Amino acid sequence: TIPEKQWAQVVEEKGGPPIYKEIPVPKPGPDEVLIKIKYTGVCHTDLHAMKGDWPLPLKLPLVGGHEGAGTVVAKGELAQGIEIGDKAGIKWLNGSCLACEFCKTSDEPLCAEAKLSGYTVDGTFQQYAIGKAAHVTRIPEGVELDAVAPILCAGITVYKGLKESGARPGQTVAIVGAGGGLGSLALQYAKAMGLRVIAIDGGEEKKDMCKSLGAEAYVDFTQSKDLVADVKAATPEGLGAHAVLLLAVSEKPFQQAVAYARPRGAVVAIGLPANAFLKAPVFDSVVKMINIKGSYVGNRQDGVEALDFFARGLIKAPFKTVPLKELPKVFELMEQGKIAGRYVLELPE
Ligand code: 8ID
Ligand code: ZN
Ligand code: ZN
Repeated sequence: TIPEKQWAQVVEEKGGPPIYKEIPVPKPGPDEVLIKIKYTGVCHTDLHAMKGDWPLPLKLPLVGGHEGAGTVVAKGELAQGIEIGDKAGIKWLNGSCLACEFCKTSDEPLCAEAKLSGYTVDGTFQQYAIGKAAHVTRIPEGVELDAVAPILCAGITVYKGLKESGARPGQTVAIVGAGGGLGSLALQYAKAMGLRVIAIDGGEEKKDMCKSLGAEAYVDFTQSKDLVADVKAATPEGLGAHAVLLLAVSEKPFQQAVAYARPRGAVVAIGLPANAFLKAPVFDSVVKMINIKGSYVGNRQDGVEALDFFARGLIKAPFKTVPLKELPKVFELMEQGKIAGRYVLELPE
């Protein structure tokens, strides 16, 4: 039976903090499902949301979270292809119109009517969360719900970003912010896709993690005297990286990446630091024929594929599990850049 009340982390005003309290359990609309969340990842996006970092209006009060994995416990009469008892995940794209040009051409993250979990609609930092049936990600039986949770945003996003980069097997990708949540998964997807990886982040803990996840080289941005030279030196023949995945939550690398990208290389912006600009020298960008682009989560099929890599055992990134109650502590560590990998919250039974 579904209770009337549940535990949640609620951001009541811009800047937070999240308040751990009881709120009503929502009821699914006709095209929605209600998922009993067992585990949810904490993405840096949740922290940006609480801080009001972005020029995109936010729901308040807000239940954040968009990497939630659990079991379908109720569904509306129009919810198709998913049954009560199925395992499923709620990702950043909670729903979209399914009728606009972008939705029709499998670019639904670009839909003007997109509903965003833990941002414009309540997300997964609660025991029972709602998703549009067409958009929730099916999770095969037997997949561990704690480890799979971060795939629902971080995994899908970096998998899509790597595809968007155009990098081919055997080529080298520089992952900026490789020690973070997206970065640790990017390392694993890159490896599974046959790419060679140079990891860029700060500190020894992240260095050890990146090396154990398969990075061929690690450049410490807090220690390097000449980051551009160090990254280039780590690439085959010193020519630079075929692709750069920008996952950091600071502006500087967004202005540096062109300098260590290989001629014909791609620079893919994914991280979303507040008030930041992508700035590149016109001369170098032109004469090196650099492809600079953004990449934003992924469509439903990207979700299926990213999950499939995981289900086949190709993706193993470290995570730490703590109770939902400890979200404020996780945010604190995240703000300080002290998290190697991901934190996953366990919802109360
Ligand atoms: O669809 C999208 N584009 C999308 C999807 C999901 C998340 C974008 N994001 C965004 C988030 O909103 C956030 O801005 O990606 C960014 C990274 O999210 P995350 O991986 O969840 O954050 P994290 O775990 O805090 O990792 C960030 C890492 O960047 C490193 C930090 O040390 C940390 O490990 N970093 C920083 I801050 N400055 C760096 C620098 N100059 C750096 N690494 C290298 N060089
Ligand atoms: Zn996210
Ligand atoms: Zn649409």
